[in-house]
Amino acid sequence: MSEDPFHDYRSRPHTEDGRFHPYEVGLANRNHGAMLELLAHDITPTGAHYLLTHFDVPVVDAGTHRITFDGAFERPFALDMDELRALPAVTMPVTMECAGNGRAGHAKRSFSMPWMYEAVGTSAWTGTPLAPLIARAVPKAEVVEIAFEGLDFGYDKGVGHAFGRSLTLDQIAELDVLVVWAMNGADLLPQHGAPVRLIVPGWYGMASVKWLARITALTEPYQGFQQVQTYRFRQDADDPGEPVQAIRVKSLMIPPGVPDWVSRMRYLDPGPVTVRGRAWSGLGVPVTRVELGVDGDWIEARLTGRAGDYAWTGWEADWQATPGRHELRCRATDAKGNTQPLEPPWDVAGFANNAAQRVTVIVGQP
Ligand SMILES: Nc1nc2c(c(=O)[nH]1)N[C@H]1C(S)=C(S)[C@@H](COP(=O)(O)O)O[C@H]1N2
Ligand SMILES: [Mo]
Repeated sequence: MSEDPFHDYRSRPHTEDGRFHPYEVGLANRNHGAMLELLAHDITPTGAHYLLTHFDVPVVDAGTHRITFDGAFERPFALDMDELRALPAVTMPVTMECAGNGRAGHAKRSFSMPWMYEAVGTSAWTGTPLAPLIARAVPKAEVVEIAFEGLDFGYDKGVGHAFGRSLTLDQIAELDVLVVWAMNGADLLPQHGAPVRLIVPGWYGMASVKWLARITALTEPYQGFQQVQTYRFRQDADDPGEPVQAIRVKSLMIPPGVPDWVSRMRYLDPGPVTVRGRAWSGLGVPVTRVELGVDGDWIEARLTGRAGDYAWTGWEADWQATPGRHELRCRATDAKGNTQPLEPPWDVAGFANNAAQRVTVIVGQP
């Protein structure tokens, strides 16, 4: 027995590119991704939306659940679910992507949830705007940030904490943050944060705190684990890093053809093929261009529109498939002129990898 029973859990296991630790397989089984073929839908079917839950899903009684507004507010208050649902409601289609999406495509990969491409989805979220609730609680003059904490508690690197994140008052004013109780017209499912969660449109998913229970006004920056110890772009372990926030421009295609069960290698017949997919960027910035790459040549795609300012855009591109093995890629450009890189941008934890997707297909029969 080691003297410190937590010793093994204070750091991350060793990782090797292309190989997965049993702990990662465990995480991958709990935190499933979307099926890329369902990118056909504007709104991701609820059961196919990706999941990322750090600890256990808390079992919450919606009948007694309350959100408390506490800390440095002049008028702290609490809201139960009936009071929340009676507030002015909006429904907003929002594309949410996990900051770790694409991590497994990095070399050298870091240990964590081994996403390839699939940690993204679009839902129509129903809730009430956050800003008026903060205004109603009246932050004291010295308030710098508002913290949002969920009911799920656990450990990471030996640090016990409830999952929590913060936003500055300026961010709350600029972003269209919602306090949400419904997803695609139905009550939130337990795994998506029932009975109530935050949705921060245009930011990576970690900001959208599930099982929201506590909204606290702070006079010093929030020091929660999920705010300061992780979700930072670090160049090395000692780098304090920059916070991960807005989603980077990205696109995905529905892999054309049909798959092999084990390898997922794709097969299709020669001839004309329309390749379809979705593209999105952060903060509501529209996508202006998508290109389909075929063995290094780029074909211009048509954009087919989006369901809302924070929702992904459909695209389609025509390709004449010729016999043989081909590498397909897709890359998007947004209205700010950002284009997806062909190789992953580097950081220690493999966050926000928006490198152009690669799909290998074989035109012809095996
Ligand atoms: N309370 C709580 N909120 C959370 C998380 C969590 O583990 N606990 N995971 C975050 C992360 S990293 C992501 S990507 C999104 C995923 O939301 P989903 O599981 O509904 O897709 O929730 C965020 N909110
Ligand atoms: Mo995430």
